[in-house]
Amino acid sequence: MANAYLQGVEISASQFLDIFHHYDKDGNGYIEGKELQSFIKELQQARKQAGLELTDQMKAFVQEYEKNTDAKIGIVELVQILPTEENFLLFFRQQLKSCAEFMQAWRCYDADHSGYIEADELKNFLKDLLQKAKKPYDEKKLDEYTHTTLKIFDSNHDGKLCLAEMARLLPDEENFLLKFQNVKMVRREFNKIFELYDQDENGYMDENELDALLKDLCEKNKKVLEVNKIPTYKTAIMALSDGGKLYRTELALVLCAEDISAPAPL
Ligand SMILES: [Ca+2]
Ligand SMILES: [Ca+2]
Ligand SMILES: [Ca+2]
Ligand SMILES: [Ca+2]
Repeated sequence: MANAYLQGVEISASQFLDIFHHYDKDGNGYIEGKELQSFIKELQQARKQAGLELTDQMKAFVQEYEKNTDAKIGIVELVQILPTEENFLLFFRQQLKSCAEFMQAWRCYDADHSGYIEADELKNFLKDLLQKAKKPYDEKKLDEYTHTTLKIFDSNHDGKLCLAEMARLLPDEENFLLKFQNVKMVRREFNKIFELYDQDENGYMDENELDALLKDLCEKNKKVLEVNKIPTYKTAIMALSDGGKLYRTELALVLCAEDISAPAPL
């Protein structure tokens, strides 16, 4: 069914999602390797059957990836080539160009500071994006977009988005959060680190304290993190802070592998 949608002149948001899931067979959030090759083949077939030429974006895409077996493409890349009825996912990309902008938006839309974007918060986010892009919408469309966006990014199916899930919106080169996924620590270790680097013990990190922590982290994880990116990491992480005060729960979004708002195990 999903491959039949490829014949469409315009694809709706939920059809788009079906297509993505259909080709992302292993469900890792990317279409890569064999998945990508079968997508390309079926896209060409579908357009032919429908008597449609490949669009310029599709042609460029096919050319770039046809022989590229290492490539992996994410949702946002796919949105850019398929004629999606309303390219609502692109609004994210237009508004959130850097990791720092992304973190600022996160801070703003996680209104209850739960550390997650829940459905109602996501809806507000989308509403603002549509308004900024001057796109007409109604309540029904807004619900469809919210539902679809949630389904796309909620990898662990808990009905809400955590920072790492939502970070898939960012272009890979901007997305240092993916790298920090590899250095996340358990809660006990995270708490120790926080106390160690909060040198004046005032309960939050300032920029200098964070800087010292990042330097040591980069030193310890040279294979994953880049020392010369420390200023970028710092700006983006400080965008989560409350006017320069980075509290434990905010830093935990980036560095702690456990949910620190949940009650501690006995
Ligand atoms: Ca995949
Ligand atoms: Ca929230
Ligand atoms: Ca989730
Ligand atoms: Ca401090």
